[in-house]
Amino acid sequence: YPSPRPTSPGGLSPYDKDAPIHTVDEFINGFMDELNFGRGVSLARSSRNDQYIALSKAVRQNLQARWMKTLARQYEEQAKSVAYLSAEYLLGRQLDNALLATGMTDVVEEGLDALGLSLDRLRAQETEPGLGNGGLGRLAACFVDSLATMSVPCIGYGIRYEYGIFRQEFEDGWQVEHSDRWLALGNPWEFPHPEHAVTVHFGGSTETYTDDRGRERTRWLPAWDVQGVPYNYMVPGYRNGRVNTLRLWSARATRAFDLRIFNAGDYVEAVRAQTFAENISKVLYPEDSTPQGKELRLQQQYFFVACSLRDQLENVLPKYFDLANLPDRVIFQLNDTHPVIAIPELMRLLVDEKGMEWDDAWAITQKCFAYTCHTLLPEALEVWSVELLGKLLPRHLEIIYKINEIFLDEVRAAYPGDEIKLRRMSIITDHPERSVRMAYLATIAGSKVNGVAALHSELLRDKVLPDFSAYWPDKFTNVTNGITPRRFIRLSNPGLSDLITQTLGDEGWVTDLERLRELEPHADDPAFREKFRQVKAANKQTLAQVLSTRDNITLPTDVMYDVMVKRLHEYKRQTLKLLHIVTLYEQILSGKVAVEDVMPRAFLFGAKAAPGYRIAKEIIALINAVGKTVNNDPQVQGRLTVAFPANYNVTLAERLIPAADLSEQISLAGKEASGTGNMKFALNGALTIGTDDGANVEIRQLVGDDNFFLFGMLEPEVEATIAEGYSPVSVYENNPQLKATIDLIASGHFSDGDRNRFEPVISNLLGEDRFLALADYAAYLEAQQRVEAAYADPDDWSRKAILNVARSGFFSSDRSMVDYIDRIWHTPAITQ
Ligand code: GPW
Repeated sequence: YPSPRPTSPGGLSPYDKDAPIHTVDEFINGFMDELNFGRGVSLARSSRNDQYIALSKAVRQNLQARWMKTLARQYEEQAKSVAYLSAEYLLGRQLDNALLATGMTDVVEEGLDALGLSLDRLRAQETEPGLGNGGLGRLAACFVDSLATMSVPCIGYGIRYEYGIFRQEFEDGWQVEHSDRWLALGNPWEFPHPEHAVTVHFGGSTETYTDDRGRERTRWLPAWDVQGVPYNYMVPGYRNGRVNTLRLWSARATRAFDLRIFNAGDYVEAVRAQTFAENISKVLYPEDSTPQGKELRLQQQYFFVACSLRDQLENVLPKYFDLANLPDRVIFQLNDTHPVIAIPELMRLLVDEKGMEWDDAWAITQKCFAYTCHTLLPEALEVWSVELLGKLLPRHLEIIYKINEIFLDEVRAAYPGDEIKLRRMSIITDHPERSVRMAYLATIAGSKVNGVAALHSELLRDKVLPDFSAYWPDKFTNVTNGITPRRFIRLSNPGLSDLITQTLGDEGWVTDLERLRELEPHADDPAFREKFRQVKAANKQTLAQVLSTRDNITLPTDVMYDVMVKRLHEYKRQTLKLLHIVTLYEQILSGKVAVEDVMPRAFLFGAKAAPGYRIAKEIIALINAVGKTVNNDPQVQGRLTVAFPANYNVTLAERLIPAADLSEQISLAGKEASGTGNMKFALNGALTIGTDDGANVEIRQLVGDDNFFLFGMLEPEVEATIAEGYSPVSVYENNPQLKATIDLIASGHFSDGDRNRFEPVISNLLGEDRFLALADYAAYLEAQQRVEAAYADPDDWSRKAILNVARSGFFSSDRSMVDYIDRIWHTPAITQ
């Protein structure tokens, strides 16, 4: 098979013949039709929402023709396709991306202008689909973007949550969650297909029977069911005429519910029962990397994979397709363990429903799945209690037991007498309660298992799944994560994009990001550095403007922007960043440092905490309290500014990242699987201060040690420190500055004299400090001094920043896709 490379723009004209809108006049006509006949309003009486929806529907017309053509080509070629199974897609706004992909921006801007409307204002009307928590969901969105751009057949499957990730607000600095009603004003980007609804069953029991060939078989007698309605979304390739599909499932009550209503005495009560079915796709669970083991979540997982498998077998494949050839036609990529219940589901479909023999079905299943692990945290590895799984999916539990039994027989034969190994490798564990280890099931069934950065894949092999990697060394591989350059530089950083295009001579870098290497010689050119600085300065102005209107935050624009944006998690160590800020402040208060000698900086945070994660919410409150005090203390003379805009999301990331000078990637070594924010910052010309963790390792190798501020323990040192019996209190007692810093917080200085207010954070740090923030504190401060020294030389800083951009091409998700294709999927690109 030919390994696809991204198709460069110009492969097809952005205004090819399939698109109905080419000119300003055609756009105006299309827009007015959508407004008058789609919305039923005149321009004069239309609301901004009417205008946004009409605009989106006019733009999407240009994609729809290409969408149908892509599907037709795919069908003609009967090509193998990727079915990406992910419980989350953190897509970000759709309108901008559609305009970019179609190349319609100028025509639309001109047309709207002629009508007295502003594209910027209409853009702002869109609520982003927040159907994910953080990195994992955003990665899925980047991957489907890259596959479309590379003309690789892919369908993304997921859940159309009615409420996505919660909207965060602060009340007295404390996080409060509001529901995200992203669908409230209508969604012009989805295509519902209720006529293609599929039924999914739950509960009940199983029974054995003898089939007409005299074979002993098992069947599932489920107790209840729901329907999954597919909602299709277009995934446009970048100016290549391709549009792939994202198919999100929404739950709806079945006829069975209707009948119950009909037969029930209490009609109103029976109608109410319908909402039970609809609850399944109601809300995204807001826990990132800490699954809760709730029944509704297991229902969600089974719901979307059962719909997706059914869709593949019955709608995507031709009639009378020989399922023995399934692995030639589709590879199901499991985005972490959330969709792993698809494995016993495929076995059930093949064995129970299609009458296949177990061994044949297992051979097919093993070739059809591959598993990506995204974590090293033991608490993030999903397990389901046998009791819950057996109640909800009794047949699947039996199948899992049988997979385990056959596998353990193999292990027994390979390691005779090693009962301990047997217990270690069993899918079923008895502690703390009898449960199913989903990562083990995925590893045993999958053709490949991959980690998401070089270090992560190594630790996954050696620390998390050592027995399995010893048994199947070839099953384990790495694919380092990536980010789409379309959204995360071309769209979000137009200033830098224009500078790159001017310098390189064409726009080809947008689909061939390694071409950024051509910028390297310009890093030494003073004129280029000056232009680069102007772009950064303009991005700061834009951000300051956005935060002023969005959050009523006042930001200086002539200072270093030091940015830490990611989910709030102890292992990511927002507290270490906070200790740095409080240290700088304490040094001013105590007179250790004259305020004139403090380097002016703005510290920007963005972070949501899982609503039930107490200590994470306390940390948010503390950041806000420190910000309030520092920002308002006249002794600081405005040199330190802390800004924490609420509700960090993709839309805000697109503004924050291009304005950053310094990227904070300070997780404890060995805890962050990869990180992808780190890549976005480097690509946008921020320097990283970071630990030797996740993809930071590869970023540093590529950009060079001189252009990266490394600090902190390495993973083996972390292990050794913990093994020796780590005592955070003694670190505190032996470092006077750390002591002064923590004591300032404990004194009530940031809490109107209330010494108890932040006691939970303090005692967590001094008593436990699970992620060794105090142990890395001194090294972090030292690295921050190196940052200040480097920033004092603007020309040299610019040089480093430009080299970060020039050497970040590797982190394109297009490259990640090439690696998945070569190492795991073996799917060719569509030609023509
Ligand atoms: F725990 N990640 C995430 F592995 O965003 F499932 N949510 C999650 O629930 C998990 C992982 C899970 C992140 C990783 O923390 C991050 O390091 C990685 O870059 C990202 O997934 C994409 O691979």
